[in-house]
Amino acid sequence: MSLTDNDWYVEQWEDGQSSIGLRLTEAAKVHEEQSPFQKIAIYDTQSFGRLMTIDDLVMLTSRDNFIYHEMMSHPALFAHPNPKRVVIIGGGDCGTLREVLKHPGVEHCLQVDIDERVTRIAEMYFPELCDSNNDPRAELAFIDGVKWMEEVEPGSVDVIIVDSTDPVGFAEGLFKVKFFKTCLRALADPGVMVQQSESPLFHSGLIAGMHKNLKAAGFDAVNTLHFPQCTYPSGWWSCTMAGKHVDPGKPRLGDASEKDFPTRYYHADLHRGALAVPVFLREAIDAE
Ligand code: AG3
Repeated sequence: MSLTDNDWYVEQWEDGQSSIGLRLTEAAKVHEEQSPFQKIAIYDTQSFGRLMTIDDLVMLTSRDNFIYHEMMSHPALFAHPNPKRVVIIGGGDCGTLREVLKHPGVEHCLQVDIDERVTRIAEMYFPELCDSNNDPRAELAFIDGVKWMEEVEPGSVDVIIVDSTDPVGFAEGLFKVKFFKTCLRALADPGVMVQQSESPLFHSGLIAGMHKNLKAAGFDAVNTLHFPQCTYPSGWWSCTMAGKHVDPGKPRLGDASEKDFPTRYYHADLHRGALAVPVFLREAIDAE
């Protein structure tokens, strides 16, 4: 079988001149629709369970999404001394929301995704990611996250999590100084923001640019954490965290090691390890 046969889902990575292929079941594509914002599709794969794509890019699979969702939430929440009010920008599949609500101290988590269809489709095909949607602390809004951030009351959020697609199209603005400034203003004191920041191997320039832009926006300390994500470009992914009067490089690892909720990837020692940046990436960041 070659990857060009149509029983494989293939995403080609232009920036790395490489690709990922997932073998599909006979049912193959189980859903496809064009929402007002993007094309959303669901496939059944042989060994990765369900696959969701947006505009033909892999967003998540049943098998490996836990790594991404745990790393997008727990390190940021343990970097903040006492997070109560959390906002997720994007994250319409609700996987990040579920992880955030595992923290008993969180009083309110608002998910702001522009596209309601992503959430409705996740409810149908990834119900396990949506099992906290009815938690009384959860609130879902289907509006533009950039605009929301511009208008929110200053100092009203403890942790911001930006769970976006790649920085193309309407997600592009999420990587700019202008957006980071609105995040800084929205954050209380202290406050933490974290954003998915693509592949350390393919996109070190983007990560270095984010460090520069976050500092230019006024954040005090910036850290990139890395983790495997075998279905995303290069199989290696990252998130970048920034602190307002708090150092995300010094998380509450004691509390993390005593956490009273289950995770499948994240734990305190791994959090410490994920903060150690490879030499080439450190150099790229320092050169900016
Ligand atoms: N958000 C990051 C998706 C980036 C994937 N890029 C790609 N396949 N080229 C995922 C959303 C999960 N909540």
